Amino acid sequence: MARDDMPQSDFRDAILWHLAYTLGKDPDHAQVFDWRLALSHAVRDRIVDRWMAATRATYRADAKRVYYLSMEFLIGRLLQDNIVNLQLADEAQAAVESFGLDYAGLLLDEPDAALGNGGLGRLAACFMESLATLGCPAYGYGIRYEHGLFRQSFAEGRQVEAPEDWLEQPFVWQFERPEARFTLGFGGRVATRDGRAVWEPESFVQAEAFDTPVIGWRGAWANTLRLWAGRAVDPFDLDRFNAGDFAAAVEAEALARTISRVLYPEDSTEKGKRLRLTQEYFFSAASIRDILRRFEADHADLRLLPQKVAIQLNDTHPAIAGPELVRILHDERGLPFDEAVGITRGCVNYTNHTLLPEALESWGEGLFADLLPRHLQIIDRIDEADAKAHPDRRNTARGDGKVRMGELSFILSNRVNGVSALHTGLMKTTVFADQHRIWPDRIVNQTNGVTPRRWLLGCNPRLSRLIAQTIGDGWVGDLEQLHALEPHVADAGWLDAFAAVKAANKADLCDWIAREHGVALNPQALFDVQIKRIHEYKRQHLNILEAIALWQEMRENPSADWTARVKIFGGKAAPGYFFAKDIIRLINDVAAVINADAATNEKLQILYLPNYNVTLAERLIPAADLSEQISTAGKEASGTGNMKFALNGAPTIGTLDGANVEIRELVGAENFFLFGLTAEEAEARRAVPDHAARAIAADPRLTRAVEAIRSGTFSPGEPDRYANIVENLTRADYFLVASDFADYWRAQREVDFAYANRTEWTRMAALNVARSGWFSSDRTIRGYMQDIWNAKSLLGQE
Ligand code: RUG
Repeated sequence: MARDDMPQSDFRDAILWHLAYTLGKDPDHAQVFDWRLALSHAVRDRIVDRWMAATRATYRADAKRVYYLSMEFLIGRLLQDNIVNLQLADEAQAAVESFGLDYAGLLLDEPDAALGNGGLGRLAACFMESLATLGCPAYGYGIRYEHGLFRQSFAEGRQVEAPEDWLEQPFVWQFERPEARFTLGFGGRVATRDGRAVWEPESFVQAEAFDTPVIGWRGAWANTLRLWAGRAVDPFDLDRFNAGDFAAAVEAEALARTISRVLYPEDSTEKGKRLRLTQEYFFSAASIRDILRRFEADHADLRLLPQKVAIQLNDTHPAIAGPELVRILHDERGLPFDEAVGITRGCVNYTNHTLLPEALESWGEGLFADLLPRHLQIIDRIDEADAKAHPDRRNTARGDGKVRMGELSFILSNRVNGVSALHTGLMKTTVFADQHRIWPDRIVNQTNGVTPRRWLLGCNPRLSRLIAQTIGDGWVGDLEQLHALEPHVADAGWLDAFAAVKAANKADLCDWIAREHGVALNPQALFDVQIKRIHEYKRQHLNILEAIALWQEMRENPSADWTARVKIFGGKAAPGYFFAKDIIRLINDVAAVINADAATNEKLQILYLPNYNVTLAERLIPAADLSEQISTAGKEASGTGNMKFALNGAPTIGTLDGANVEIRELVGAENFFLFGLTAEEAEARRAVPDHAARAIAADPRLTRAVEAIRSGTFSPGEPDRYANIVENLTRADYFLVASDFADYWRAQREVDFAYANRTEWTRMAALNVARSGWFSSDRTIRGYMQDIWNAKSLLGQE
C-alpha cells in the first residue's frame, strides 16, 4: 500500500496505513503499543466526518448550545468506548486478530485518562456521552491536567501515592488547537476610567485548547470536549538565556504550566489554596471567552445570549464563570450592570453534589481580592442588591470575610439542581433553605444516571449478548426496554443462562486477580464489592468491622453453614485525609490476618485491590454479586456506582441514602437489602449523648470487633496503630458506624441466607437488571434539556 492509498473502508488496511504513515512503523517490528495507536487512528478517522457534520448542523440551525463546565472529566480509556459507539467491535476484533494480536489486550494497553477524582468526574464523562447520543449540541469544558489522579500502591498496607502520567504516551483522541488561545489576567488592581471600572491585572497566562471528539451511540452525533492547558504569554526569555540564566529563561512557562499540571486530589473536602482558585478561574474564564467568541461570530445582540447559550456549572468549582460573564458584559461590552446580571442568570445553572459543609467551597476574601479584585467587587454588588431586595435573607455569598461559592452559584443561576430525589429535598430544607424560601422554583431535581454503552454494553459483553438474544438490542439506546426481560425471569432456562454469565464474569476476574495479584479466590463465594473514594461518610470502616465480627463468629462456630464470601475493596484516599488513609491500612491489616487463617479462609477472604480506576471498575462490576452502598443516610448526594452494580445484576446492601432510595423503589424492596437509620433518624441520633458508646455496649459482636482492633490483633506489637479510629468509633462517631452496625450485621446475614438459595438469588439479580433502565444518563440528560437548558436535539439534521 502506498501513502496515497489511504483506505476509506477496509479497516485492516486502515490500521496498516496508520502504522506505516502516521507512526512510521514496520509491521514486523511493531509492538502492542504501536498497533493500539494505529487502531486508534483508524477509529478516529471514522469519527471526524461525523464530528464536523454535527458542528456544521449546529451552526446551520443556529441552535442553542449547552456548555458543561467541569473541573473533572473522568473519561478512562476511550478506544473501546469509541469502537462500541461506532459499532465497529466485530470488524476491529477481526482486523486485530488477523495480525495475530490479542484484541482485549490491545484495548487494555490504553492508559486511563483519570482527569477526575470520583463520581463527579465520571458523571461528567457519562453526560458528555449521553449528550452526543441524544444529538444535543454541547461542549464540555475542563482542564487538561498533565497528571490525573495519583497512582495508588500499598506498602505494608499503607497507601503510597505516585504521579500519574497518562500523557507520557501520545493521546490519539485529542486535537491541539494552537489558534484557540486566550490570555487571562490575574491579580493587579481595579482602576476607574470615565466613571467605569477597569481591571488592570498584574500577571497573564494563556489558555490553549485541546479538543477531543465525543461520539454518541451508533455514531449519530459527536460533540467536543475542550480541555485547557496553561502556557506562558512569553514562554522563552532569550535575553535571560543569553545572559546564562537558563532556568529563569523558562520560568514563566514553568509557572503557567503549573496551572494545568495536577488534578487536585480532593473529593468532598475543601482544599482552598491559591493554585486551586487559580485553576478554577483559569478554565472558567477561558471557557466564557470561547462561548462569547462563538456567539458573537453570528449574533450582534448580547441580549440573545440566554436563547443560545446554556451554561451548566458542575459543582461550585466553575462558579467564578458567573461573575466573569457579568464582568465582560458590563465592563468590556458596556451593558448596564443589572442587565449583565440578568443575562448571566439567564444562561447559568448550577448542580450541587454535596451537602457536607466542608465540601461547599469558600475562599478567604484576602486571597480572592488578591487574585480576582474586580470579581470581588462584582460579587459584592450583586450580593448587596440581593440583600436589599430580600432583607430577611440570611445566607449570602459574602460575609465573615469569606466568598461562599455555593451561595454565589445559587444567586447567579437560573436553575439549581440536586442529583437524587433525597438530596434535592435536603437541599431545600438544609443548606439552601433560605434561598429556597425566596426563590421556590429555582431548585429542581435531576437524579444522576450512567451511560449504558460503557457500563453494560462495553464492560459486560456476556450479559449484553444474553439481553440482546432475549429482547433485541434496542435497549442500548433506550434502556427502559430492559423491562422486557422481566417475563423471562420466571423461565428456569433463562435464569440458568443469566447465572452462567455471572459465573463466567467471576471466573475471568479470578483469573485476572490470580495473574496480577497472586491471590486465588473461591469463585463459588459471594463477591461482595465496595469500590469508591475512601471517606468516613462512605463508611468502609463499617464494612471492615462487619468482616472482623464475621471472622470472629466463624472461628467460634466453624461447623456452621457459613456462606462463603470474598470482600473486595477498591478506592483512593485524598493524600491529606489521614483518617481515610488509616481506614485503608486497617482494611489491609485485617485482610492479612484473616486471609492467613486456615480455619476460616475457605469461607472468608478479603482483598483490597490497589489503584482503583475506571478500568478496574469495568472489571469488577460485571463480576460482583453484592453492591455495598452503606453511607450514613443524608450524606451521599446520589452515588452512581450503585446504579452500575444494579444494572449489572448485583443487588445492593444499602442505607436509605442518595439514589439508593430510588434504586430500591424501582428494583423492589424485596430485591434490595436495606439497613440503617434514615437521614432524619441519623440527625436525631447524633443528639443522643454517648450514642456510640451505648451502641457498642449493647452489641457484643461490635464490642468484640472494636476490642480486636484496640488490642492490636491486626497490628501486632503496635496496638495503638488504630487509636484514632477506635477513639472516633467509640466517642464522636459523627457518621454513626456504631449505631448502624447491628442492623448492618442483620442485613448481611439476610444476604448470606438469600445467596444460599441460588435460584432465588439469580432471580433477584436479574430483576435488578430488568428494572434499572431508568438509571440511564440519557434519561438524566433529557431531564436537563427539558427542565433546565431548554435545548433541543438536532439528530437527523446533521
Ligand atoms: O459524592 C457525590 C456523589 O454522591 C455523586 O453521585 C457524585 C455525582 O453527582 O458527586 C459526588 N461528589 C460530590 N464528588 N465531589 C463532590 C463534592 O464536591
